[in-house]
Amino acid sequence: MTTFSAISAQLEGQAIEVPSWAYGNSGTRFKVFGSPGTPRTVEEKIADAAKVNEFTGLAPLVSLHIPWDQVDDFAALRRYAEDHGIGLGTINSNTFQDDDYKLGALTHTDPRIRQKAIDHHFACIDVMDQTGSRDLKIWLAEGTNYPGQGDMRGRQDRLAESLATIYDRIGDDQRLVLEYKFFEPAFYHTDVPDWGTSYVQVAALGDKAYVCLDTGHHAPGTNIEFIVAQLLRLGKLGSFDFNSRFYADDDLIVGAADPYQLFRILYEVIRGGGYGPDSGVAFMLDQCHNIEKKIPGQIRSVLNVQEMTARALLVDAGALEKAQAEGDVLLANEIFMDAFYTDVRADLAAWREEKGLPANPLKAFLASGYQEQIEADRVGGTQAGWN
Ligand code: PSV
Ligand code: MN
Repeated sequence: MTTFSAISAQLEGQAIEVPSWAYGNSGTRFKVFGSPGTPRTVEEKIADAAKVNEFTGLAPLVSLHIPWDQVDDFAALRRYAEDHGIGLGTINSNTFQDDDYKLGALTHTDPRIRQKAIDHHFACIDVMDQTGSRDLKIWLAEGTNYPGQGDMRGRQDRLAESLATIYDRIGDDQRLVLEYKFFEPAFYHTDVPDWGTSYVQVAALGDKAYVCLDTGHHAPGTNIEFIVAQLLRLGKLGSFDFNSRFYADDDLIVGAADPYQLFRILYEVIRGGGYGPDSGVAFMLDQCHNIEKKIPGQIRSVLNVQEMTARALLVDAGALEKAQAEGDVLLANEIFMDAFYTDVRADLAAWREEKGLPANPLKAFLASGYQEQIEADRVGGTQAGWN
């Protein structure tokens, strides 16, 4: 099997983008819990995100959500982030919290509402121009609840037209990524339910449009790594929203529910050229920390991605290819599993220390006093949440 020292150089520069909303309050449709120290401002979210990068060296960008992270001066916000050692990443649009969008936004039958949703995306692109963000990420809460409620085909046509109008505004160094989700909030049909629909829509737009794969947005049992392989073949995998799930879109800590699935996904990412500085595939988290502390939850998450990346890099590709070619089913599976079962935690700890990072970032964060400090300082004001 490949050794850790043979692959450690490839861990250099791994970047996992963290979502601003992970630092705010979140919950289920039953209850959103507040917690001491939760940010009241966008700046406080950024300061917390910067801690994840400081202790892990893995999270140089924070992704923003408009309008949750709306500020008057995005250029100043960018400077604030840079002063904290990080940058501003993907801009997420939001067409799911306005009464006008009850029956659709980019797919709506009313041209006034479609234009309102398009204008929101134009505003997001204006933000990107100031923040230096590369990606505009679009997730749509659009669909119908009852058969006959909408014209599914007409909605696809309107979606294509709306996306093309938005795409026309995307700058030369920018990209549009379209996220899919198999159901929810609509229950009968969803306008962008799967990778195929997202692919069809972005392929029609052009070279600066890609698919975003949120790992929580698939039916149970879906072979997500196959989708990864296919999108990389097609050159259309733009980004990941990592999280994990037991039932539906649980948004739990990536690698917590099924580490083996994360390993299999990362193996295909590496296999297909989706890993590394030149790949163009953005690794993002899309998570919520409803009951656990948020900064430690984010630290655990980026470390889980790093750990499974290291294990996936350990797969002996040459030996695997040979076993596959020879039809040696059991040997091929054994080579794959050997890498998955390799405990890389001690090697990673030593590697971090070489880089001047704490061997155990979570422990170091907990000992730093930052959590106690924000809990004492952040009194009054309104804690950030999904609004
Ligand atoms: C809703 O499902 C969602 O979690 C999508 O995955 C988006 O990426 C995210 O919200 C932010 O809008
Ligand atoms: Mn997502």
